Parts: sequence; structure tokens; C-alpha cells
Amino acid sequence: MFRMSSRRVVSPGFLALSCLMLCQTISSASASRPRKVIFDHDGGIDDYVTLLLLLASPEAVRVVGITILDADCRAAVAWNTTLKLLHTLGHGAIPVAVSSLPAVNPFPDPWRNSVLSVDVMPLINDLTQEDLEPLRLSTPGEELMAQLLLGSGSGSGANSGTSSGSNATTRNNDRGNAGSAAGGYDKDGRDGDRGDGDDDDERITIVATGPLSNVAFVLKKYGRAAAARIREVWWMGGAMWVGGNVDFPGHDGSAEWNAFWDPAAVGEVWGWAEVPLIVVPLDATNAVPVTPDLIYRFGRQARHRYSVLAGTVWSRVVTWVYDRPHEPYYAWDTLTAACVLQPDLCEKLYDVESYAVVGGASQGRTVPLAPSPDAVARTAGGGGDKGSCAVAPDAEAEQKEKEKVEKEEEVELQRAEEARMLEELVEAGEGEGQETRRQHQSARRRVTVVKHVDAEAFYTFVLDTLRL
Ligand SMILES: [Ca+2]
Repeated sequence: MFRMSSRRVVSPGFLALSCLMLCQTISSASASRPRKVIFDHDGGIDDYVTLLLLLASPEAVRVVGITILDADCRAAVAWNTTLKLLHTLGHGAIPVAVSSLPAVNPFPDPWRNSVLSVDVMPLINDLTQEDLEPLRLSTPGEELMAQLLLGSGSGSGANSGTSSGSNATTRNNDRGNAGSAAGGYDKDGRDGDRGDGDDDDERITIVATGPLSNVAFVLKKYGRAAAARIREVWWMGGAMWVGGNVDFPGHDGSAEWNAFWDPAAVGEVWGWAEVPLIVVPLDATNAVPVTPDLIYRFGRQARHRYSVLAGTVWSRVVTWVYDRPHEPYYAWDTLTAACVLQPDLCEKLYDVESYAVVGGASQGRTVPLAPSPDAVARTAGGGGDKGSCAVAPDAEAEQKEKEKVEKEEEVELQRAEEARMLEELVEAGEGEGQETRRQHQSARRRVTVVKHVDAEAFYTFVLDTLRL
């Protein structure tokens, strides 16, 4: 195992480019009007609590469309569940479409099946399948995303219309021409009517709580015309300075699942440095497990509809909590939306230079080219300031906390050292396997990383927001 004791982990150049720690917002949720949001999810249980959180925040965001990947779900069921939730809450006009993009590395079946327990909730089933039919779009989700960004004529190269609401959709059996022609858009092309001169407020924020496949598709197919319409992408994904959560034959475990599902998509998005990307990785989400206590708290505000729905949805994970005490269920996606809605919740690192691994045994790994400021501070001062971590209430808890911090530090330093060595090997350019390693690396780009979150502040924010 690599340790840091005798070697410098990072070059001065990397440090110079990285990691200015700020708690300022990227864009204020208290802007005068709500920002437009495309919610790009993949049907997991926490995706639905995330949807509730977004819908409960009309002063901050306006959900103009929803795209669903067949990833942490069964897409047909996830489509139903999403439509039912929207219908139940009076948001049936929001267009929803399922992506046609396939998995590279599918999620385990038990995870995908767990979402069935949400779809059967009586709370959202006061309508029939026949009632849902008029709400279904035949447009693939990835093309719906393009339409929402570029206007309803994106498929044909036309540029008319606004980028919101059902005007940008194709319903039922009307397949229209969505996606039929990339036309005048390519990576080097521009849409003449929707260039950089547009008011920034009209650009759309993408909140992606699944794999990046839809975003990558749109960028690859529609190029800068689409990129120019994206205000920013918030993505729950990646594992920057912590270990991954992939346990899969042939994989080294260094990746996070959303990234592993479609590593090439991560690489594609990493190639678009002009599209602001805010990553909410496992580093942050590891702090926010969904516990029985949290679910009980929803019960104490059960007179509120959104709270009943959210608490009931999250109650579906309680058996996971008991069956797998060492592998908690986290509020991965919900934390991501919370950071969009209330950026002060989340401590961010700006301008972290990084790349993604798109193939091989580490595929899906996201690699920062500098250690985190925590590691730098600990190495320099020998201290253990963990920012928002709570003070241990007794000696035993204090010891456990110390061991946890030491383990995190060890993983972090190991990953940084591995990244540095890989960097050296690739830069050397010669030798067995170097060409393959180079091919497996995406372009480098700067990303914003949500590194820390105060768990209780997050839980309280969610509970308060869903008191509706
Ligand atoms: Ca998800």
C-alpha cells in the first residue's frame, strides 16, 4: 500500500491550479426568478425524494423536463412512478421521457428491482395505466433533453420556441422528427439563433442523479449549440478522494456506480470544459446515510403531503439499512439537489483539475490531480481538522472517529499517490501498457467538487423544504 511519508504526492503545478476552498454559492438560489432545471435521473429510490425536493422549491427552480435512464431501475416502471408522482402533486404538464441509451455495466438486479416498491405505493396510485397513457412521450429521453435545451426544432435543425414545458415534446404516437437529424450541429458548429449572446438566466441547469449518458449524448450530437444552452451540470457521481462503491468482477473498486455504468459518457462530459460541472461525489454523500431516525422524523410532520411521500419512499430502504449495516443507503441524489437549492449547505472545492478513466480495471474512476486540502493540511500540520464532523461524545466514539479519519486519510493518500504514479507513467510515454493507459484517460478539465456537508444541516433542510 502506498504511503505518503517519503514522497511528495503532488506537483506544485497541480496545487497551483486546484482547490480554493470557498463556501460562496456558484449561483444564488435566491435569484429573482427560479432557474430552469432538467432533472435527469435513473429511477432509484432516492431519485424520487430528489424529485419531491425539486418540486417543493418553486421559488428556486422550475423543472422543465425529466429524463430517465434505465440504470438504477426498470425504466418502464420508473417512467410510471415519475408520472404518478407528478400527477399526484399537480405537475402533470412536465414532460417525461425514457432514454434509449444502454448500460455499459448494468446495475445489480436487486437494486434495479427495488424501485418497484415505490411504484406500488397507494399514495400515488389513484389513477390507472390508461390515465397515464396520454402523459407518455415517445421521444427518447436523450432527444427530449436536446429539445429542452435547443428548442422543439432541435431534431430538424430549427431553433424556434422556448426551451421549457410541453411545447418541446412529442407525445403518444407522434414521433415527429426528434433526433432524426443532427443537421447543423456538431462539436465545432453553432446554432445561429442560440449562441453565446443569450441571456444567461435562460440557460438550463441539468441536475443529473444517474449516469451521464444523456448529457454526453446531447453534447456529442449537438455540440456547442447544446453546450451553450447549459448553465451548469450538477452530477451525483464519482469518487474523488475516497474509495469507490463498485464491486464488480474485473474492476478494482475505485469507481462510483453512476460513473461505472457508462464510463465513456463521463469521459465525453470531461471533454467539455466549457460546460460548468459541479460534482457531488461519494466524498460528500458518504456523510448522509438514510437512517431509520431520519425516516421517523418525516412521520412527525406527516400532516404535510410532501413529507408523507418522501418518508414513505425512503421507508423502502429500511430493510437495506438493517440487512447491510456496514454498507448504508445514502441520500446520494437528494444531497445533490439540496446543494443546488441551498448551496451554502455544501462546502466546495473549485477548479479541481481531473480526468476520468474510461476503460480497463479502473473504468469510471474520477481522478483529481491533487490531494484534497484536508490531506494537505493534515500532512503539513499533523492536524485532523475534519471541518463539519461532530465532536465525539465519549472516549470510545472519539477513538472510532480517529480511526475513521485515519482510514480516510490512508485511502485518500493512496489514491493521490496512485494518480501521481499513473501520471508519471503516461507522461513517460513509453513502456508496456502506456498506450492503453493513455487511451483510457479522458481529457482533463477543471470541475467543482462538493467535498463536505454538515449532515444534520442537510437533513434539516430536506425536512423543512418538504413541510409542504
Ligand atoms: Ca439515481
